[in-house]
Amino acid sequence: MINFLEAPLSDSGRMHLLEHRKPILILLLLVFFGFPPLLLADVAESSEAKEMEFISGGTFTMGREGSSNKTPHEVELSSFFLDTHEVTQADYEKKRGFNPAKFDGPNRPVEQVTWHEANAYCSQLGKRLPTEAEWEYAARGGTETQFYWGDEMQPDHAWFQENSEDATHPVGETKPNSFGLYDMSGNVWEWTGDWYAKRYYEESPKKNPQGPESGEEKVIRGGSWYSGARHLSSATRYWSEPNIRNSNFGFRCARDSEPQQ
Ligand SMILES: [Ca+2]
Repeated sequence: MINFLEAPLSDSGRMHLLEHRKPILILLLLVFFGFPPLLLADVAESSEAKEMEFISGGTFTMGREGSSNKTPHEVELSSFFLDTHEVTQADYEKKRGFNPAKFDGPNRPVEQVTWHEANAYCSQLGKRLPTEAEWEYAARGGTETQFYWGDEMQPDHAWFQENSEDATHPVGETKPNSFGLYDMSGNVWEWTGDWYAKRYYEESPKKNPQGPESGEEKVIRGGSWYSGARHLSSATRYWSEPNIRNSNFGFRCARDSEPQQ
């Protein structure tokens, strides 16, 4: 109700005179005019702003035994926010004015966006792409297992090769992880901010690693509708040149936590 009490009624001294009659005024507004468009706009904006989860910082083991490019190592992260969902086509079109996706649907993740376009979208919202370490920490949600739901594939948690019917699906239809994040595994691979280097884990700083300073490919994470189960593991790393468009590739945005605390 706080939103209903603010901006839409802000004009002039009339507001001042009615300061102590807000509840009655609101009731009258609702009865006679329904929800004025301004109120709806506020609610929509507020809803959009809330579509992030607060990820409390901490220490975790990044990587997993078994592959030379993901040597397990300890990483310490500051708190941050991460989009609850992959960026949808409706989200993207609203801000960028067009929809590049192959699998048309407003609530499906946007795909066929280059890293540069994903980065620009996040910047436009005052956000940024997550680092690779932030992505893995958020995906794991405190788990150390192969997937964030356990060590065996469970199709109710992710869209992948065996259940996707060769297409993306609307975001949020599978089960979230313990941080409340949806589709971290599957649906679309997600661009991260980091350059890819095969041996980076062996030399990366412990605290808030940002990836190599330069490179030729950007890290993507989580696997997609087209991926086999092994690519959906929380530790699996993949990479692509930043100017590539692919119907497997989407993204979500992150934001530093400081301004909100
Ligand atoms: Ca995903």
